Amino acid sequence: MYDDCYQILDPQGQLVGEAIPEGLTSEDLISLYTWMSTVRLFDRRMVNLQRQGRIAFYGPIQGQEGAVVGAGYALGDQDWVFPALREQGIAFMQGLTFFDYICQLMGNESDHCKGRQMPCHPTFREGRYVSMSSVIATQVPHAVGAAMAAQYRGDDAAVLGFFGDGATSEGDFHAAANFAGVFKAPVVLFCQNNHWAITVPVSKQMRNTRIVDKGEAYGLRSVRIDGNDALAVFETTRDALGRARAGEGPTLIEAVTYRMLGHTTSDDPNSYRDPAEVEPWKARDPIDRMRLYLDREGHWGEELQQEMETRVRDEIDDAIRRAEEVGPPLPATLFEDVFETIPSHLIDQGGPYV
Ligand SMILES: Cc1ncc(C[n+]2csc(CCOP(=O)(O)OP(=O)(O)O)c2C)c(N)n1
Ligand SMILES: [Mg+2]
Repeated sequence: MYDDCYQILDPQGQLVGEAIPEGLTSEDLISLYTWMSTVRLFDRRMVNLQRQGRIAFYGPIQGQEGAVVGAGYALGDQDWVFPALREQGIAFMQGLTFFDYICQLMGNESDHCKGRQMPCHPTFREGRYVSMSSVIATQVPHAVGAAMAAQYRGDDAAVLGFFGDGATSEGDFHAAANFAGVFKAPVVLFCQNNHWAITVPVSKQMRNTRIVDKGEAYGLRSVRIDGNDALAVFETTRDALGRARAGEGPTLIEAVTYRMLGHTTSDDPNSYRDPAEVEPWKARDPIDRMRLYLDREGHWGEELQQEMETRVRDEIDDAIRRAEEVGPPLPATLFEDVFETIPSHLIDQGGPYV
């Protein structure tokens, strides 16, 4: 499975070939592990919340924490993120609070998006984390365009644009990859190849299942990596963002990973996917392999694990409790940010917003 993928830490938590990425301390390794664990604990809790009817909808990322956290850890202070469907963990890493995101999931009065965006679509301006779009692949040209703007303005910024395997079948991906190459945009096009696009496996979606080749076709530096190895993801993304900022052009990264659960809480993967296919991926888990490595090196242990889990669970519980106390957006806010002055035909209707 990983024969042609760059890897630093194998599924048994053993270093293969290369050493730990240069500059990473044991604190960084613990931080990567803690972020991945945090994202998973949050994810599990949100799925439960949806099953309890306390939020309407959620798109889980379980199994993909290595790709998300590894890439997020590589961001520079000025870099921008254009997410696809499963990168919300990066918004947390950039400073979005659990409370803010849960308010977005509830569409309540404290939601940054004022209840107007689909649930599970956070946005975080302060963290340069652009709102996700559910319209597949539209964010890829946006990412390239923002990178071209940064290049034009002379900003010391690169753009990290995410998309899924399915998105590479969309015209927007191809237009964006072409522009990135032609204009040498300071962008990293990051594909989370999780093997599924809702009910369609990669094998039915494309004849050549090596997404990395699609980057080559557009003249982009293109690399295929083990997306469940946070260290390989971090090192590759840091290198690619650095090259982008240095004017050395774009990179396409294909991070090979797996979607362990359904597409969202609205589908049952067992109705279209053989559960046997999931089994081997359990042994390739991104969090387990980092834990094995940290334990072996004496950086982690059961006591620290319990402390961390309790702290994160308490923070999530506290955020849920506070978010559930917030009411719905006031009707009077309906046209905020929409019109500079309310048009006469709306005023004539009366109602709470005039
Ligand atoms: C333009 C467009 N076509 C179809 C859909 C329906 N749709 C939502 S998610 C999805 C699959 C996306 O798969 P992938 O890009 O692999 O991302 P993943 O869900 O695996 O993270 C599709 C087809 C959509 N939202 N937008
Ligand atoms: Mg996919």
